[in-house]
Amino acid sequence: MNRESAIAAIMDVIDKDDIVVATTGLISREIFEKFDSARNFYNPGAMGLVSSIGLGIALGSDRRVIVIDGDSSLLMNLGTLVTIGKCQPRNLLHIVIDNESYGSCSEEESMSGSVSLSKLAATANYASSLTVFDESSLKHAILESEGRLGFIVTKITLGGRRDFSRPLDLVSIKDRFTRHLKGWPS
Ligand SMILES: Cc1ncc(C[n+]2csc(CCOP(=O)(O)OP(=O)(O)O)c2C)c(N)n1
Ligand SMILES: [Mg+2]
Repeated sequence: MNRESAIAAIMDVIDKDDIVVATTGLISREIFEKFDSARNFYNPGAMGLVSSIGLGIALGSDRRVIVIDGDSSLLMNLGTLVTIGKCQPRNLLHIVIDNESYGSCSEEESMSGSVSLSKLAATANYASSLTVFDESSLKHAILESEGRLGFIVTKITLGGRRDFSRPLDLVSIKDRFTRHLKGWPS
């Protein structure tokens, strides 16, 4: 599995009413270029905070919130697991696209290979937590975790396309997202 096929699998299996909150770097940029939608919120600058943002959205909404995180980003804000586990939002799914690297930079090695992120999430009281290595297991895990706080580590190979456009008009994107979430006309 690579970043492209993992993101495609996620976007294929989630419900059209789900909210997508995507982490800093190439993950957001790939989703922006291929799957841009009013239901998406991108977090291009504040590395590590996507799950905290997703938690706030999940607590204020009945919609299912799909957080798409990176391994290095999660490791930068590891306390988020404890906060999310304590709040226990049943409508939050936290997916980590794990290439064991700062892939959006110069592919420096991260430390996710030396720890089980899914065990950390289970210890922090996520209701379901597992690691997947292929697209069909990823899709199955997304469907299986519906209705409870879920965590899926998605192991991918390093590399892939880098020449994506960037979400630059962030105020408009935020306004579009807010209107969508509130059910207001766009
Ligand atoms: C606070 C902060 N530090 C550093 C950066 C620069 N930066 C952007 S993406 C990235 C690496 C993210 O790695 P990971 O979360 O593993 O995702 P990947 O790029 O591997 O998909 C870094 C260091 C940033 N945007 N914000
Ligand atoms: Mg990474």
